[in-house]
Amino acid sequence: MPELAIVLPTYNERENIGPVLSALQQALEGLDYEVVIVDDDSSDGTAAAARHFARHDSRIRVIQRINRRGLASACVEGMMASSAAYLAVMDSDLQHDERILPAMLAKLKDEKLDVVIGSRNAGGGSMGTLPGQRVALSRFGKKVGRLVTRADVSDLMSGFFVVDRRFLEEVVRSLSLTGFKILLDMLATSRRPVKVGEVGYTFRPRERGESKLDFLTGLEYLELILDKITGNWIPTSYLVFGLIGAGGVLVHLLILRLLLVIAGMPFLQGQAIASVIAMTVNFVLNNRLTFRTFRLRGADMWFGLALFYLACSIGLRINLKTAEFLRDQQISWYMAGGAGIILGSVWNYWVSSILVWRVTRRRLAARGRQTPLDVQ
Ligand SMILES: Nc1nc2c(ncn2[C@@H]2O[C@H](COP(=O)(O)OP(=O)(O)OP(=O)(O)O)[C@@H](O)[C@H]2O)c(=O)[nH]1
Ligand SMILES: [Mg+2]
Repeated sequence: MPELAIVLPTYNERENIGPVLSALQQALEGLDYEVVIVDDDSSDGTAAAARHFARHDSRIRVIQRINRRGLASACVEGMMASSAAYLAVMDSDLQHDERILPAMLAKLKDEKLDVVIGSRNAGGGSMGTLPGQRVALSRFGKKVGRLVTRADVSDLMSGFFVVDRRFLEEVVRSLSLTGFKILLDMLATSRRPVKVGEVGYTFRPRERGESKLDFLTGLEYLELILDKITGNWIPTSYLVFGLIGAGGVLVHLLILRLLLVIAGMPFLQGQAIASVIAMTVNFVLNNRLTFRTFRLRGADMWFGLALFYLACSIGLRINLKTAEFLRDQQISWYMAGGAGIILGSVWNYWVSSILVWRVTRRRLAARGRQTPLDVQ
């Protein structure tokens, strides 16, 4: 059995797969290793290209996940698919310097560590030619990441590391698996201080293929942090839903003011129009963000929107009735008002996640169309 497994997550990296495999072969000369490529059914044929190499080299294996997306879950499934004692995760776009892998492995074994991180900020390491904004973003992410882990690490945002399988098994069941930051997820999940080492390297520019970093990656990062802070107790999608709802209240008030003051509309009419606009904005944002894995399109979107209006109207009644009842019990106005909002929003979230986005998904599936599945 190989001592080390290198997990390479891929999504549309066809042009990189050959170069990264030969770079690994060179760097790992003399080591007993295997490579597990985890591809999320890339449209550019990455998995087929990877299998081409696997046919000629029994140390290479390919896992092709269908209807799945997500870097963190891909990495974990790749690691769990191997029996090696030490597991490395490395990007497949050649930005991570594979030549430091032997030093990372040696350090992990010699110093009996849990994790060794390939670090852009430790001795000899650098961000390379990464643009200024990306460096700033990485620093900001690190500050936020500090909220959830005390591990003394210079490159918390790194996606390049070697881990002892025993440590992985300790934390694997409690991982959030949201987004890109599997290392941070592992460090923040551990209940004991993690023994961490670092080896410096220079981050290379991406030469082929496209970056998958986008606005959603940032949102997923915040979801990961929220999930760790709340200890998995409150669903993060509820928190995102709540934030969007709070934004909806602002939109509502703004439009109401415009309609009343500028257009001189009667109050009830203005209130009704502002409510419909705010609900629609909420629906669109929830469709794109909170429930993005179940995103509705075309006719299903209109059907979902109608259901959403209905759910929110009932949610509003629940909110008002609760607040009125508590107020009658002589409970202070802010407790009564707050409880009304919480109950109303829990209702809205519950109906939205079960009926508006999921049932419609089942209807789609029944029609045999391809639908995205949740990553976890
Ligand atoms: N299996 C799988 N791999 C992914 C997914 N998203 C990204 N990857 C892979 O994860 C690695 C990191 O993604 P990148 O887009 O390079 O992210 P990055 O290195 O932080 O950003 P750049 O500096 O812009 O390249 C690459 O090897 C991607 O192919 C995914 O959803 N599933
Ligand atoms: Mg990259």
